[in-house]
Amino acid sequence: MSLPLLPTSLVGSYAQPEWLIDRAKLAGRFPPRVRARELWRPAPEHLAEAQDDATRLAIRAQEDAGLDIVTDGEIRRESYSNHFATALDGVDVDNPGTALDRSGHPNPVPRITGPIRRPHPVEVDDMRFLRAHTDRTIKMTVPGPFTMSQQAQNDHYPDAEAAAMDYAAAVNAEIRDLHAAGADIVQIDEPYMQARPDAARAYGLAALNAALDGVTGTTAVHICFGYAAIIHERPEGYSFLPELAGCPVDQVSIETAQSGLDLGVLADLSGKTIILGVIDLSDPAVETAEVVAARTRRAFAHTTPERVVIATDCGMKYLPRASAEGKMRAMSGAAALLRAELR
Ligand code: MET
Repeated sequence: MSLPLLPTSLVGSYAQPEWLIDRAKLAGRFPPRVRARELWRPAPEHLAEAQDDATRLAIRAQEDAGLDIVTDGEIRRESYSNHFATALDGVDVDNPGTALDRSGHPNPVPRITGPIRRPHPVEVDDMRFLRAHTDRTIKMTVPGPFTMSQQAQNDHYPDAEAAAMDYAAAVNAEIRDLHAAGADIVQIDEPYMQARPDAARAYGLAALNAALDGVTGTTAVHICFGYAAIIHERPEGYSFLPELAGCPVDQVSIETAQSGLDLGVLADLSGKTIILGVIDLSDPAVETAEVVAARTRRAFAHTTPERVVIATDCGMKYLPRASAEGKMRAMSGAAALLRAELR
């Protein structure tokens, strides 16, 4: 990976086109944990082709905006987690269970009826498609074992911890396969560690460590307060974060823009590269490069610029496309300003 100072990156998802997915339907509900085929506009026989085409556009939009690290925009996914979670063995998604979402809302979820196993690689083809369509550094995202264990109904294991450990084995195999097939960075999305900090401390961290076990490629973990379009409130700070200092992950992705987070927390993560969320996704208005640069500069009191990636607070999935495009350009603009300043 040869990256400039202050590389720019999405947290993963990019705005899906209206012709691909019914965006009003998507935004009007909680992220699906089981399947939500009714969200897709193309007929089933055209869907894969349309998803590929939309992925090409998402890659190109990131390149055009000047992002240094490119994702597939998670364009083929109904939600960040259900694409992987519903591909596993041991879960019944046709006769779902129920679990509370982070807001306390009951949601249909995979019902665990047997041992969780990964029958085959889930995202490797998506990664190969991404690799074939950009020369830039690429990042793939996978849902974390703890988060998946919270988005399931356990009718099989003695406790949620046992389920989380088998989810971890599935994620570990997927990460190894993604790196082996050419992914530069693999990011584990663990938003529920923030939502359920006590359980995260009790067994979530052990599951995350197991998912990272023996992995030699670059890894990241993303922790947030939830998509701004769905979860509107932002607490004062993270309830779970310093715990990641001892975890063998290279990069930690946090949101700081919408929350105005006190960046003193970065002192606890001094060994990590910080994927610094400096794009507010609650407001479709596009920030200026100066505003994004100022938000980024706040981090330099607590870590060095060499350890910062300029990023969005969370995924851009729910943003209007034009707004997403503008915000990416603001990120590149901020990077250019800061690189000139730090030279
Ligand atoms: N990678 C995911 C995204 O970018 C992270 C979601 S966390 C709620 O949308």
